[in-house]
Amino acid sequence: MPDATHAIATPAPSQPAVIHRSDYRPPAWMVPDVSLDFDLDPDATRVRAKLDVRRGSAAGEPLRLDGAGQTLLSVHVDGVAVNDWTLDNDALVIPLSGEAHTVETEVEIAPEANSQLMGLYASSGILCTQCEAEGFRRITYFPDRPDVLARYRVRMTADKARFPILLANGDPVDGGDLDDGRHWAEWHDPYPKPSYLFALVAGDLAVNRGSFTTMSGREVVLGIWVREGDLARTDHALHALKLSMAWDEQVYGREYDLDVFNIVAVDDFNFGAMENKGLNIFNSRYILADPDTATDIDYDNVAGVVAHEYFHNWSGNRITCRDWFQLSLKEGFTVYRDQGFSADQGSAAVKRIEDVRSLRASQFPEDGGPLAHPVRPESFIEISNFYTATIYNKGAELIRMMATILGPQRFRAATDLYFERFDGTAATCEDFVACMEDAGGVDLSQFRLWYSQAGTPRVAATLDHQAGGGRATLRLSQQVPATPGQPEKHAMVLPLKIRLFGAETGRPLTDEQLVLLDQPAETLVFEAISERPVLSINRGFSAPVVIESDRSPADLAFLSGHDDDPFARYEAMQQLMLDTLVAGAIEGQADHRAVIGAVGATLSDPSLDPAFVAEAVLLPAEGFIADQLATVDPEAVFTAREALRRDLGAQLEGQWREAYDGPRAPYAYTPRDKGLRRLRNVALGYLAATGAEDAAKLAFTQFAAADNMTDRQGALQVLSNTDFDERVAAFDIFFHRYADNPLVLDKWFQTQALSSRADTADVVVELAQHRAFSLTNPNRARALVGAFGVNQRAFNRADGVGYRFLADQLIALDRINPQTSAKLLPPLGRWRRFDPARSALMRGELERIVATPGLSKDLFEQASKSLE
Ligand code: 0A1
Ligand code: ZN
Repeated sequence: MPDATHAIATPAPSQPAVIHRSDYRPPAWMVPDVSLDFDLDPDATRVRAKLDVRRGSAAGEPLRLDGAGQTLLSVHVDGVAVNDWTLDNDALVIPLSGEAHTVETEVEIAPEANSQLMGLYASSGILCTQCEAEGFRRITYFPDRPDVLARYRVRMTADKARFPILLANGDPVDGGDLDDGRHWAEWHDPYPKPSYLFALVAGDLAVNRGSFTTMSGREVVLGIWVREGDLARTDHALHALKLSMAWDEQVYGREYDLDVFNIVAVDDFNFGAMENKGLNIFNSRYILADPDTATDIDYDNVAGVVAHEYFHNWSGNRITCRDWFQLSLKEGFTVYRDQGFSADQGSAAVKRIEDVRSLRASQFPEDGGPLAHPVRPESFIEISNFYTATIYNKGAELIRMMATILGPQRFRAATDLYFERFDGTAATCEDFVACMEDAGGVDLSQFRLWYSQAGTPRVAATLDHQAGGGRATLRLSQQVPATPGQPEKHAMVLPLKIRLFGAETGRPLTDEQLVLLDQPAETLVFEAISERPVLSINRGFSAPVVIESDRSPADLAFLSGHDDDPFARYEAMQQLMLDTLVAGAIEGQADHRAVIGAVGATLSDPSLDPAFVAEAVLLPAEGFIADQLATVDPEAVFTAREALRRDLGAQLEGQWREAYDGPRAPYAYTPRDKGLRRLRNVALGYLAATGAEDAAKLAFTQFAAADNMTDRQGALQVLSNTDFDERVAAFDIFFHRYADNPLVLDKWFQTQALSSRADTADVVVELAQHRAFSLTNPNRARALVGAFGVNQRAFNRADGVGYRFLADQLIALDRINPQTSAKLLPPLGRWRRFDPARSALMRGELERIVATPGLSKDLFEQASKSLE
């Protein structure tokens, strides 16, 4: 414990400090080895740390160990108690004279009282850790930065009855019972790692065991650890883990490197999951799945997240980040890898569509709003705020573009080079790009702008054709919008896949071509184009940009039925729908005929995969339509979308019924069955939109008779937007059926928060008082408050009740869990996009948040930047 004789230099900053990328300095001290000894107790855990420290870069500097929130009990240097340390902004500063020393500290922490879920905390009786990005400093004093790599030995002692299972990183080496009902276990991790990858778990856990034989013939023992009652829902995750291990060997040549690989699921977790070396810790929603409680999307997400965390073993753990500005080095690449894995498990085209849909729903708004930042940011106040769609999903698009430019063979050679050159080190985004250049034989100088310039580029494309001469001219120009701190932008390298089709014959007129647009404007000429060409551009979404083309509704409808690239086909339909909806929102009405014709044609094309059809016929989300408008009128967007939905439903009723009554079989999680279920649910939604007399009955029958959660929740969702009496009954039945299952109750909250009904804001305010609602569980907070924030119509109700509700919840949540609170703020930051009345209301709430005494750095950064 610090006593009064120690200098405590902790200035009270009026504004939290800003950390700049340009301030990076190599560590003054390295820590090759560390031993940790935990005496675990939920109320008071003792942590003894023994650090072997070696002087690093700068001579003469004291040892600076980060810390936060713990009680310091003692400090020893080379075995001798010392007193000449100081505390500076929670860091423990120890003057050291030599080149190498042993530093020992003892601290006490209180896991049960830890509601922010960083460091060591308790989740339903399980003790677990979360250290990324800066949680390790809440466990013990340490240079808590990713470029300090240490070998860890961990000893844990705990009450054996309450905590029969003790897990940590690496391999178990020893353990035993003590006299007093306690027991101990020791784990060693031979691979040097940064502190953010440290993990331990203590609890009463059951295991689903598996094994995997690696490509060099080593056997790895796998374990998925959960509460006994959840064991039956872990097979899918275990299966996904084995598939991931095999996939990384086949596609990237990466083999697993320890003898055990453990995953633990906990109910309280700030993010999705965490890639701690050899001991992944997961939010239970990304592990637990069975047909009765998990939808097909949940199943896909479980597999995707299991793969993501597993892939981090190479892209993140074996090669980590030099500093947190390089976060996308591991996250962008790993998302790209998990997207590839998921694409290989089913329909690659549908996976690409889903990924682009989610990029547009989450990353495009970020790039166009007050929190826009480059994939490699220049500064931050709180690093937790930078686990964003830009770092993750746009980061993955950057890797995808490099893969496109290099082609598959050279890309694989480049990743091989990267893994070889940087194994065991803390690297930078620049290091990765240099490998792409070296092995790919390309110059990516200008491409690097993707890492430093924020904002979504816009590409204007016009195609002219001289009927007589057969020459087609494609004019392309690019523009990158200004973003906070970046008023001027340079032209970027945009890899655009392009092909021309004949408007009359429907035949391709050219091969697919990869155009690297790297000038502000360029003109491409195609000769011998004998009929009027229609432009297919950005095929496969080869660049994460917005395309503005002058293609007519008829041309878009044509492409939606004829393009040979499934993504481009989907995209043409989306653009056609979007143009129609934007016209409807602005003018109060629109011509729906082209959309109805195109959707009808897609529904009746027997050659198409039902999963693709389900995606293609879905209307763009309200938020995405709003993003196209100069000033958002949420009611106008809603009304235009409903009008089109109703019209589509009514005009194509026969086809929706046919799709709804299509082939059915008992539940199986196969790509084909998933697609059929999805299409049925989409069809049911359109039938309900028409107000068809039997729609309520159809939906309720599906809800009641379902043998799986996809059908049950799909029907509930359809009912949730209606006035049918069956809606109330279904929610009631659902609640009681799943009262004991927190993950399914999250769906109950979320489905209501996403309802398009006019009374949703009032319902949500009331639900926050429900006995099953709590802000302390991040999943529950996200299910209600997070979902409500993206419900454009309800959240933006003109009287501001939605804005006030969100601000109230964020302020309350900030005291419990600042990270989760800050994550939910962005909907308020859209104030510039709305009319003056709504803008003023939103700003008022942001100002109220910023003025709240004792606000966290996390929420302060998000709210204050949103006001700028
Ligand atoms: N690295 C993890 C994400 C993650 C980040 C921070 C966390 O702290 C609460 C937790 C998880 C991943 O990419 O999966
Ligand atoms: Zn990750």
